[in-house]
Amino acid sequence: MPLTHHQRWRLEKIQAERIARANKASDNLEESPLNPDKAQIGLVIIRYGQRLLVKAKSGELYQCTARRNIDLSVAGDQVIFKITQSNQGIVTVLLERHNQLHRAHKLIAANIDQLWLVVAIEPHYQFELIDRYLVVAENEKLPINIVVNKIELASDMKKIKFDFSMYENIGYSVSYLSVKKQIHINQLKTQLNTKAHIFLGQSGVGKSSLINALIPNLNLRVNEISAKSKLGKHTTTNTTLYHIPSGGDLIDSPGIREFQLYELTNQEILNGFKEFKPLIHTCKFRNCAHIFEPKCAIKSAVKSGKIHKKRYQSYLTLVSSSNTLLTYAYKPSNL
Ligand SMILES: Nc1nc2c(ncn2[C@@H]2O[C@H](COP(=O)(O)OP(=O)(O)OP(=O)(O)O)[C@@H](O)[C@H]2O)c(=O)[nH]1
Ligand SMILES: [Mg+2]
Ligand SMILES: [Zn+2]
Repeated sequence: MPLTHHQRWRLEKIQAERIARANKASDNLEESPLNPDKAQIGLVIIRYGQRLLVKAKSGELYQCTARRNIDLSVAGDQVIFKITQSNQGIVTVLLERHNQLHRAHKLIAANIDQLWLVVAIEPHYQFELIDRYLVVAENEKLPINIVVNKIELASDMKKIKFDFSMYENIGYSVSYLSVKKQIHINQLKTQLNTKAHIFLGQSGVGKSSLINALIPNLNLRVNEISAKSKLGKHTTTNTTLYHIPSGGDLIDSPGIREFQLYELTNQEILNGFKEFKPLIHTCKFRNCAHIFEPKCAIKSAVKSGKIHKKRYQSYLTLVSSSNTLLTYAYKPSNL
């Protein structure tokens, strides 16, 4: 969520005070031959286990460790660090985040302005997985756009556009592109000119390929998807931030594995279906779960076509996978 002017001012003031304190503290601690008492702000580019790669304002990169009393930092974090020796440093302060993104309760990135869910024709997109990501984004209050890659492989583009119109109708933006055939890449590039972005999505959909197309000479490792299963091979292993020469920052993240899916509570799931929200207060029962209850506004909206059947089906699947008692609850006759 964008910060208000006042919030940003407060954050900057707190950061300035922290830098001043860190500078003072560093007078007697870990004296560096290169930079004896200067703490500086850096941006975490990647985390490898306990080590961090931090980019200074000058653009130089430093391999850092963090003081033990400091919370775990991840790509996108702003930190205060001191240089201890050539290209090495120590992180002394983790600056306040304006947001954070979790996966399976694990923090993966911080200070993100825009999420991009990348899906593809191969491995073929699945509505339930798309809805899961949308639910996570809604709960973290982060804007999310959908990118459909590898469109040159589509035999029926009309059908694909029809499938995704369900998302456009509820306010998500959808872009169709092909890295291979360079279709609509520049259009996407202009949307990444400012702010911090992250690419999310299944392994093999082309997140790293897309970043290679957006940032010349980067040459990130990409991998063929399996010819047999049509699934990706989990090529990217660390969440990493890259600066786009024309502007913003872009984070590549590893494709998810099934067991890494975020475990959601029923309340989070409901909260994640944004088109349900205006209706839920009109159900007969205040604690309506929108499954078995009579006079349910959500079920009526599904019946009348105001809410898409596939979205409601995803809602039921997600709720039932978070609550085994409901596993067999859904039958179209419940509607
Ligand atoms: N046909 C086709 N293949 C593409 C396109 N974009 C990427 N690929 C291929 O898709 C495969 C997977 O791409 P990656 O970029 O490694 O996918 P990823 O999403 O980063 O996967 P992980 O790192 O495992 O999460 C590679 O063989 C790419 O060459 C495209 O537009 N069309
Ligand atoms: Mg990758
Ligand atoms: Zn209801």
